[in-house]
Amino acid sequence: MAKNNSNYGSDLRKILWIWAVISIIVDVLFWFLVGPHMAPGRLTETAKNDQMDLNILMICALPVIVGVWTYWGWSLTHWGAKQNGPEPIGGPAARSNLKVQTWWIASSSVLVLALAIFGTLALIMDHGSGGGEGPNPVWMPDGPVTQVETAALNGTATWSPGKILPVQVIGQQWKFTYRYPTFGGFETQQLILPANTTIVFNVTSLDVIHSFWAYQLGVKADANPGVNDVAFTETKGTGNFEVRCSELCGIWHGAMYNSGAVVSQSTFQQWATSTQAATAANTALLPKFAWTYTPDANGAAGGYYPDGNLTPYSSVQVYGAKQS
Ligand SMILES: [Cu+2]
Repeated sequence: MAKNNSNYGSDLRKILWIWAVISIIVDVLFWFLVGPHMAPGRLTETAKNDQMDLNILMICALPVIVGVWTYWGWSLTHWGAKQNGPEPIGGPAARSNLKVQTWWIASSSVLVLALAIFGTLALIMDHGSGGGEGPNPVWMPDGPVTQVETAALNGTATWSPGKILPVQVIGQQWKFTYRYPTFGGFETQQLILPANTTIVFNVTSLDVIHSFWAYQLGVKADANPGVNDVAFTETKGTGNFEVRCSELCGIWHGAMYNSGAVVSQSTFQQWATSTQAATAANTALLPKFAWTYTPDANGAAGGYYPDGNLTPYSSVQVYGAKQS
């Protein structure tokens, strides 16, 4: 049986010092060398906040890893049996050791509770942190969000540089469509956004549950049929981003992705105006802009919304449509 190590206390103090020094070095190196490159980047305010949150988590996690490795390294080099050496000596048992237990429970509780408080505050202060907040967001960014949304619904909203831009995201098996109510309500497969602009995403679905995950924008919002899920972000510089469906939604879920770009405000305005003109004939066939749409049975014929059986959709009665 192993003897008790009388040097255990001084060994622990040495381990503690090694741990503290290495932890500080690793944290500082991480913060300056890795931190600025952490996912999901810095394309929007919400992405930057996500990056900051991940960096803070790493700053907390690295000393834990270093602590485990330091203890492991010390025990390998100092407490192991050696060939022809004396019998290995063990330290006092951790089990029922009040000091060890108290420190362990206290430090892990402080760490976990502090992170829970930090996470909750980040949700409040960052207006939902780019997550879908449902139809009635509790926290909204500065600016006339409600007026913009009402004007979008009435078809009277216009956009000019500096104003809030509402964009509707419509998920369906298996693609995303984007609708711009401030530009006549045209639809497109391309998500183009202006730089340095507050964006209000209104996310919905025509069929099953999808999830709009614009990775580099730091935005992720569920797309539920019949629900207007609102998510905010504020674009910063220009750049490209990817959009993926993040909710298993059927056989081609894995193929449900596309890409988008944040461009300068003037480039965006040119793109939106020209796309509005180019798609005018299609837009005329679309239902009026609404927060949600009920799909009908005529999807195969080209119409995918309730249309009251008006031409040019179909003369066939469909479920979900009003009887005339
Ligand atoms: Cu999907």
